[in-house]
Amino acid sequence: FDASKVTVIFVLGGPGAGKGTQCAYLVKDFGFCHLSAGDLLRAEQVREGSEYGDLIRTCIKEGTIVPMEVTVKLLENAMHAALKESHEGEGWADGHGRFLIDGFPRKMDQAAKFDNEVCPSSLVLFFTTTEEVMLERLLERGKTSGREDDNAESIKKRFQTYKNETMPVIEHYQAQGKVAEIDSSATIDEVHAKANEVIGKILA
Ligand code: UP5
Ligand code: MG
Repeated sequence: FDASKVTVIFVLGGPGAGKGTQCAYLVKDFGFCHLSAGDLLRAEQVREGSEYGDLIRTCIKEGTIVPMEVTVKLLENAMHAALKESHEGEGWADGHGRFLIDGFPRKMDQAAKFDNEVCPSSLVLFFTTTEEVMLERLLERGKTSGREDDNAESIKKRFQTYKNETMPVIEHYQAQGKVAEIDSSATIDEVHAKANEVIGKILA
């Protein structure tokens, strides 16, 4: 991608921190294309003819990270599709692509690959709250989500992977001064107001 024609913002935070919820608001407010790596993987898992279905299912249930080649390819394809659609009339009036990449990169190798080979990111929006809050939200959502990883056992594993693999990614970007941290313990509206302020400044 031509880095001058796209803006990429990574959205990170623990499982259930509120990444997807907040991205949905930012799409409405700023016209982002929201790409959730987890959603793309879940779609690929059930796509007829996919060679990765079993691999993705196992990783998601175990809370481990799918090999980065798979995820980076899915993201790249989705970005190309969004830009193509935009050229055909829908989407960004100024032709500049704005992407929220949610739940990615969650491991150092993915971060390096994406920044070097796809497009450098401008900012990391980092939602934080306690494990207690995240657990409660995920168990509540699990009653209706149908997600195979919204159960106590998988959630525990997701927290572990988050600590071991994803926190180093956040620290890496913090050292570059790219991280905007937002406490997501508050109500959805309060968190939204804070996220809006941060993004408004970045895009100004
Ligand atoms: N909720 C949200 N905000 C709230 C608030 N402020 N107050 C009260 N309730 C709030 O929110 C979770 C729940 O909380 C919802 O019910 C919501 O209403 C409520 P949501 O916005 O969905 O949180 P989110 O942070 O998006 O949680 P999610 O479960 O999606 O996070 P994960 O990071 O665990 O899931 P993801 O889909 O990104 O990844 C799943 C798996 O895919 C990974 O574990 C991994 O196995 C795999 N994966 C990879 O291998 N590679 C990747 O690059 C990405 C994923
Ligand atoms: Mg999500």
